[in-house]
Amino acid sequence: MTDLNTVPEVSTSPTGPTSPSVAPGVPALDLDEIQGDVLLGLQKFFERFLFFQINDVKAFKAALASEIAPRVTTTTMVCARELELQLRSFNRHAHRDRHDSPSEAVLPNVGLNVGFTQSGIQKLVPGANLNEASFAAGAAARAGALGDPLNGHTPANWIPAFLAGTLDGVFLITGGTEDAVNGEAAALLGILGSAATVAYDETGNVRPGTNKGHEHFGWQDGISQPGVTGLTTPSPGQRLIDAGRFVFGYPGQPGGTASSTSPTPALPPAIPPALPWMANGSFMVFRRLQQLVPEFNQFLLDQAASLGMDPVLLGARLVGRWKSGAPLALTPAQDDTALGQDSHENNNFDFADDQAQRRCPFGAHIRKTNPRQDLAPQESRVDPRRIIRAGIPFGPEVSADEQASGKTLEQRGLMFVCYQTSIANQFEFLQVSWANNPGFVFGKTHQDGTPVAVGWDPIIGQNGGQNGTQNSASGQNRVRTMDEPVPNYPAGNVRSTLREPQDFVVATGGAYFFVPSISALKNELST
Ligand code: N7H
Repeated sequence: MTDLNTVPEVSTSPTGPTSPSVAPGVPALDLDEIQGDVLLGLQKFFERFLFFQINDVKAFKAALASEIAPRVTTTTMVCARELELQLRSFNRHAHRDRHDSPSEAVLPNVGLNVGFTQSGIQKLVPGANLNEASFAAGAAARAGALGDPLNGHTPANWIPAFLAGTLDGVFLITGGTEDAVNGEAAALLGILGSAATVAYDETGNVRPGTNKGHEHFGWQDGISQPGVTGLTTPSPGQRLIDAGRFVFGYPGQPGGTASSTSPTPALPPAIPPALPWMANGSFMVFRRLQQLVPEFNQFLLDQAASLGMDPVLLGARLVGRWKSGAPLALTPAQDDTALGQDSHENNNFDFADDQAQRRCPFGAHIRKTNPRQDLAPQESRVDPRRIIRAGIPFGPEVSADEQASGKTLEQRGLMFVCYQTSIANQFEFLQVSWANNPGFVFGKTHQDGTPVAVGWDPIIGQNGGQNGTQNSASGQNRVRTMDEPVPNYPAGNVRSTLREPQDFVVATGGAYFFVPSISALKNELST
């Protein structure tokens, strides 16, 4: 992410910071209208997710139009803050006067965005049809299709608030300190009074110290994001995706056609806004993903021992990157921390030269969720599936007790957030048809011509409980496999299979939102 998980780490080029440029012939994005988290990510060390229920529609609308919409952080404001951060960093470096305390780096700015679920939209605009079946059904109804363990028809591990049907919307409140975030939350709740009540409330935080920017398993996050046409000056290897795949009202990448060698369905063109006021809005997926960190670490040790390999290399093979962020595609045998931090090089690969998975397994998390040239033509078969990720970790660091016992005692994980114009064709497709699909990446063969059984995405893939013995809390079997955890270097004749006995990422809640434009907040949603 421009470090969407953290404050953007700013490059200090000799020419100083640059602002987004708009290519000729591309419709200019209305950055004053698009909420700030969607394309660039609100700057954040803390992010409070304040889920609310609307009790008094009239009073809520009045507050939304007059006091809340004007507080919402726009993309223009995010750009300005980013530029300010860059200037400060540039000056700091120029003056050799470094102050790296988080609050100073992130500035006292607070960010605010707001989104509404299907029930919230129905309260504000009765009968509105946003033409997105997954959004209309809601995340709880879609959990089974995503592979979450179920009790009957209900997601088994979800926090009750996400199942109660009371979530009408969410405020995303971000900032450099928890106090700043809580101050904004208190102000908002004061403005709303009895018009809304809090249905669920949790704060995510960037991990402390040297773990800043790393998710709880320990990997640097926020490295690969799609560039947005008209906004991003792409780094090498960063694809430019048309804005219409993330924000309504703009052109989108052309759809592709199904090919005879691949069951990938033909992609629809970018979806136009079903209602005029959807322009400059986006769909946001929220998933509260618990991570079982001590258990995952123990699993890496055990599996590495039984496969006869280094556990650090095994972890890297599961993700497709070393913990530093360095991609296996560029450095398959050892970590390279300088490469991991180099935003001009750490996405400069496309898997085209790695068709025997010597560098990176086909099943690795970043290859499953963005197969790049594995699925040519990338423009029509991969680009339209891209999402913009904007999550943040939650929960405390692993304690000494947890480390010693190898058991999770306190919840931690990722508040996963992503933006797109089609939940079904983008987030859900990535999760279901790629991560959860053991046949994907399709059509790969071993040197002897036999097909590769790629297996599940070992980080987020879910097997839907179909696989044999009982392993999860719900009694479902969650065993997953992945081909070639052991590198088949250099001869290409090593065969190995990873066996994961359980899920180490467990969905504990979720919700689908529409994140409207500023004018829609001020007009159609509040009149
Ligand atoms: Fe993933 N992880 O720590 O292993 N992810 N992810 N993710 N993810 C990425 O490139 C992780 C999740 C994507 O373009 C990195 O920014 C964890 C979901 C996509 O090369 C790491 C969780 C979905 C990419 C992780 C989690 C995705 C990506 C590399 C859950 C969508 C970009 C850092 C707890 C369904 C791929 C980076 C590309 C990257 C991890 C969830 C998708 C380290 C722990 C639910 C598209």
